[in-house]
Amino acid sequence: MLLFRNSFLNLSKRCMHKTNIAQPLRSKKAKSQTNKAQYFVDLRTVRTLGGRGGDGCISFLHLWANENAGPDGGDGGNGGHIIFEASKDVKDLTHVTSVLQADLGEKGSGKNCHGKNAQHTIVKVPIGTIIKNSKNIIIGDLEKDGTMFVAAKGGAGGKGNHFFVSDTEQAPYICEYGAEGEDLQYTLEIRSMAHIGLVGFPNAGKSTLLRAISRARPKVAPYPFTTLKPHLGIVQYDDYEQIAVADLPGIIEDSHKNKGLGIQFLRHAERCAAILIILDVANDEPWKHLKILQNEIDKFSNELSSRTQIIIANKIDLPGAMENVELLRKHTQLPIIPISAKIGTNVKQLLQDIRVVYDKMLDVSNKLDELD
Ligand SMILES: Nc1nc2c(ncn2[C@@H]2O[C@H](COP(=O)(O)OP(=O)(O)OP(=O)(O)O)[C@@H](O)[C@H]2O)c(=O)[nH]1
Ligand SMILES: [Mg+2]
Repeated sequence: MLLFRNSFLNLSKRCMHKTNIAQPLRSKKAKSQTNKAQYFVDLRTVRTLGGRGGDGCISFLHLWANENAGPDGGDGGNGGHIIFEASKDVKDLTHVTSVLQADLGEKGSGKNCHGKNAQHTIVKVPIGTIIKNSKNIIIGDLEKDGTMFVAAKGGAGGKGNHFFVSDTEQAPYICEYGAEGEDLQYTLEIRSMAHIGLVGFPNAGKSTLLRAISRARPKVAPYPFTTLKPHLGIVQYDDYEQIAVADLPGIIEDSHKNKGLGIQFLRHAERCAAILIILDVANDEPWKHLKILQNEIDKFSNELSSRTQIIIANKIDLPGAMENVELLRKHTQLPIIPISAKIGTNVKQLLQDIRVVYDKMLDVSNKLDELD
């Protein structure tokens, strides 16, 4: 019995020993508390610095049987440019830092070795980015994939002393410094990051709808002006087509007079294929909201009001909403899709309709490209 007890103690000691060694596999670092909802950066002021050119070199070659083999200082390489390139790979300007410095050219060296030219720094920006100079004048519009804009030119490399050899001066003791690159300030602004824009009064359910159709996670809350900055969501279709939908901050009456958050966000909808006007049909007389919204869109730009518009009658799960939809039909000729973004009613139908509009837009832009 004693023997048994001893062996049991030994075993439990060994077990304790083991438990001391074993480490939990969990990370000890605290979990991030940051808000995961991301909005996209649509406006950025950047300072662009072209690369400085490499200095030229002063050098005189000495050889074994020729003490004065001549000046052989090479030229410096050119500094790199900063170039903005429109690309469909990026959707916003988050990756663009506020100061962009291009690479410097290499210095020249002896034996007529020229310094290497620096590589240009190419910064990708979304298609539809507008470039304004420091006086706020639009000087670039990157509308098509692959279009480039040279923002800051690099400095030229300096000449080495070999360059300055002449009939009268066989051993020049001079060379040039590399030129400084340009130092310019620009404002980048995205005008058309989305194919579809969601426009509506605050609290109409725009963010809820974007959450329902994409992986974007804008904040949803039962008070107005929850969304303060635009959010972008991508709707994925079975044939791998992707449609970008933008949830824009709410618009109220007199937004064009800078009431509420102002109307400036509508610039994102300016080049959208279609605008979805979200109405909360649980409210009485939703056509009043529709009139106000159409008026605001009109005031913003005539071109925008001529875009395809579809009315989304949201919150049909609430009592009295369907009756309001029927009344709404009498007030407008525009197509109306009744949905409930919260529950998901009719959202599939909505996605199909969006696709039809998008395909039409692609057809038109392909035809325009062919004409070009
Ligand atoms: N019952 C019901 N409630 C909804 C529906 N869609 C949105 N809501 C609610 O309406 C409220 C506002 O929704 P949001 O998506 O934040 O509205 P928003 O249009 O983005 O509002 P702002 O960001 O302030 O412009 C939230 O409490 C949602 O839960 C719906 O289909 N049915
Ligand atoms: Mg919102």
